[in-house]
Amino acid sequence: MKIRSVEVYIIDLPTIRPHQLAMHTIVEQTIILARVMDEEGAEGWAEVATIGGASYGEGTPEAIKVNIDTYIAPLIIGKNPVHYDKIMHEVSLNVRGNNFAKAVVESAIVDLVARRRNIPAYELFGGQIHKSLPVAWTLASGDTNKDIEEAKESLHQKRHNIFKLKIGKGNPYKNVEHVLKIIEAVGDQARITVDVNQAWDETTATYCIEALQEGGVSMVEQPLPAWDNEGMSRLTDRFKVPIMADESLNSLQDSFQIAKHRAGNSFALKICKHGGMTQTKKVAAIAEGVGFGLYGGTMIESSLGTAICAQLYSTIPKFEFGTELFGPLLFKENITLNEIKYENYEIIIPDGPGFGMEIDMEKVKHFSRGL
Ligand code: MUC
Ligand code: MG
Repeated sequence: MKIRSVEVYIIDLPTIRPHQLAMHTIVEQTIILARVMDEEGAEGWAEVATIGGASYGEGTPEAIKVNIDTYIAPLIIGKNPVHYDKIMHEVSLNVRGNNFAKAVVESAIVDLVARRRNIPAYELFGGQIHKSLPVAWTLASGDTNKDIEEAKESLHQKRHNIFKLKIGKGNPYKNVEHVLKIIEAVGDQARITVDVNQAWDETTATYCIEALQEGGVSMVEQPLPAWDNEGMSRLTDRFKVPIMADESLNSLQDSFQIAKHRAGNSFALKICKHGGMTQTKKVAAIAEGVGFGLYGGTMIESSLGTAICAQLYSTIPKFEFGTELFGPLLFKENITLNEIKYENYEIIIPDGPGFGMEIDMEKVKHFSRGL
């Protein structure tokens, strides 16, 4: 059994409403799909998502595709997919960075191997600890009243009782008021966290986190720019509310440095950021070793990417902050024939074979660029 081909598709999927972050408002989310085929014609599929072109991070969809086609595919064609750790180690020796590209390729190989064995992919990562995991929803409509309505409806449906508020865009002090209004409206029934997406400087963060902590916010994600680990350390020392590293935490080496300098005291895991499933388990191990809380993060993947994250997270013992695997609920349409299930405030971990999702080729063609 050898890998015969790797294909990459760039897809733009419309969202049910604008989703406002500090650097970009998503109305169409760009996802990257990879299909790996072996010589017998068996397939593995995987997905990563990107936010706002080059505005969120360095890994743009176009660069991911070109770098896989040009540099990664030639390194993996002809290799036995069963040895995916060895394959990815060789890739890492020849391709620097490019974590999103590495992640989507590794996951597609894992899907192929698991499908050929007719097992869920989580069995290749130590087996399942959780059958379901708590799932947060991000309130990011850009309007306080709409966010409150959305939160109330979500609680009514028993869909989510953890809400993350995106507060990096606009006036920080007004945004703190917005958070306090939401806590006043639903704070007795839900846990409220905030994500600043790097938008504050340390002075602003010190003032705002004081007020957010006082107001009952239960976690503050990436208040400072990704480069400012010293500032993150000072905030972590100063406040009781957990400070989470997201954009500052990419490689395994980042995770060690953040842990060592306490530049945050909790980690947002994302398979794409860390460069794959194997690397993500290593980052989780650093958190476990140092006693940091974990969050099962998302880049807002659709159903396939969400299944990949859900399956891997189901093999990790503890998520103090739950997960935010809500991606499929934000899209108008889907690229798989089956859907991710949500029940009683939790995401149900999909079973296999592979990641348990069946690609809808018609939808892939419909939403793909240039197909
Ligand atoms: C991020 O920064 O965490 C995750 C949820 C959401 O609404 O945005 C993403 C990215
Ligand atoms: Mg974040």
